Amino acid sequence: MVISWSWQQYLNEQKAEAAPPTLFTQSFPSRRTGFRLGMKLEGVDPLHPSMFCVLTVAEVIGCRLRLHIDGYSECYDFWVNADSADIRPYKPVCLSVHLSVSQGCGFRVGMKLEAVDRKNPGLVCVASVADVIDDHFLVHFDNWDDTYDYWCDSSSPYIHPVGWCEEQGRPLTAPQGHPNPEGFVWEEYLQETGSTHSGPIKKLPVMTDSCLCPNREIHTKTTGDLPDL
Ligand code: MLZ
Repeated sequence: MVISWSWQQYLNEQKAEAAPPTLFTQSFPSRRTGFRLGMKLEGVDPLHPSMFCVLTVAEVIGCRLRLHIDGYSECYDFWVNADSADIRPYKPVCLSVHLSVSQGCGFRVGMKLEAVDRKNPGLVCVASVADVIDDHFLVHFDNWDDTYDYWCDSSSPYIHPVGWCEEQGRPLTAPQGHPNPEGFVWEEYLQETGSTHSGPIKKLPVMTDSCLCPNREIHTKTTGDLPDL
């Protein structure tokens, strides 16, 4: 006889109570959205968050969308909320090569910040704004390769202003190869790199034009494997 797993039995065993439905304020899955199957859009690839991809709506349940990355296997499909900041409508301006100043968020290329390394979420690291498109910007970790980069907007919970770690009494991970990682001091680093946390930097040791541009190309590969990052 197969005994199936049951919530009630599990709660009894654990002597625990279930969080009551009234505590959950989101209206999933009943909130409706205008997204329909087959619609095309752009969005951040969750496995390669420095890349925007061409996406197709593959499934809609309430406010949740399953998005398919065009040209790739369904195994890379991913779910997002319809109001996710990681998706955006197709806009020709996305492919423009201007290093534009953000229209909405005020972040500019070269500004320094403290950011969570989303591949190692326990780490908050020294980072720079590497690119800006509208109200989104690309977070790059100083002296690390761009596989850690990701796009976000100013409401992201992963980003903090310079000095946040010190204020919170949390460790800040210095740039790779820093001569004194334990004794990293923002003021010294900003001086060394000729940058400020509130304005564009004059010199960045790791960022060049050639590494600013690739990440803003929309990823339109139509066959084969995911890029080798
Ligand atoms: N254990 C990893 C940590 C890398 C952290 C990078 N942060 C941007 C390593 O040393 O490779």
